[in-house]
Amino acid sequence: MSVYLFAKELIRNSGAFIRNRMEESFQVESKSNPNDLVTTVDLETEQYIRAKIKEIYPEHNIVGEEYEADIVDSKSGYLWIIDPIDGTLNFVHQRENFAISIGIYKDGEPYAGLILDVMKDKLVSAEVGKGAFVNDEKLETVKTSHLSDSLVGISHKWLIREDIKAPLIEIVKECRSPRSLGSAALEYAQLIEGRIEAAMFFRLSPWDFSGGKIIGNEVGIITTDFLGRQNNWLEQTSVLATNAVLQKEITDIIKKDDGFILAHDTFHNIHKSDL
Ligand code: 2AM
Ligand code: CA
Ligand code: CA
Ligand code: CA
Repeated sequence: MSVYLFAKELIRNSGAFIRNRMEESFQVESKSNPNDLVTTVDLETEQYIRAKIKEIYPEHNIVGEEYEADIVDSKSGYLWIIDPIDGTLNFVHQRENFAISIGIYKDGEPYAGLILDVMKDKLVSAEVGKGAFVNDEKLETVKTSHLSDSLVGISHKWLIREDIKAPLIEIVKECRSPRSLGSAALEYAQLIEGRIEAAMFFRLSPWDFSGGKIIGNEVGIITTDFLGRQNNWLEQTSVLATNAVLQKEITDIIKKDDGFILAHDTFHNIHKSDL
């Protein structure tokens, strides 16, 4: 069995694990701030996924949100980047609209991505070079679009930050309508299926977007930071994911705002000499 087929089976089984586990009580705690929640189900699911991978592939490296990462030699062998529950706030409040997200790299190159909408048991996945699928149905390349006819995923929380809001408000004004799902991975899944045209996140961690980036690439979704630069895929970064035409329109709006660029690069600790 290929690593990709193993990953597809594993993510479906992990979804079933969460659906069963949710029927019993679980604890909710906060991490960095009162709105940054983690539950015992996040922790148990990541442990479940890690154990299943290590059982079959003890030499594979794993980076996940909730536990310390393996010491990663990102250039050789397999590297799994895992978010056991993406959209923990939705998991706690809504009991739906959350996902398991997995990105797999092989010898430093993208190999496969998988995003499971847990309550719908709906899987968006791709093995690099073989196209993207929703369950067993192959997806078409996404259409290009302009801002004026596009739905754009963007969180309200970033729109109220004084130092970065100006170009983001312009994008919200100019687009057909903004959307915010509360799960970066599910927003990627919608993008890949052609249900929204762009998704923007001022700060994501690798496990939030590595799966989506790999799958999106199969259908013409380009992932960069807000300024159109390549993301550092092992660190926190801003993420803009969209088609080629809309990417230029959005980055043109952002790049004309020097104040935004300064605030963005200071926040992400990017120096001109790093580029
Ligand atoms: P999570 O649910 O796995 O934490 C909307 O809240 C999206 O942003 C989700 O994908 C969520 O992932 C992610 N997110 C939440 N808090 C975050 C933080 N402090 N930094 C980066 N991403 C965060
Ligand atoms: Ca979290
Ligand atoms: Ca996440
Ligand atoms: Ca998470």
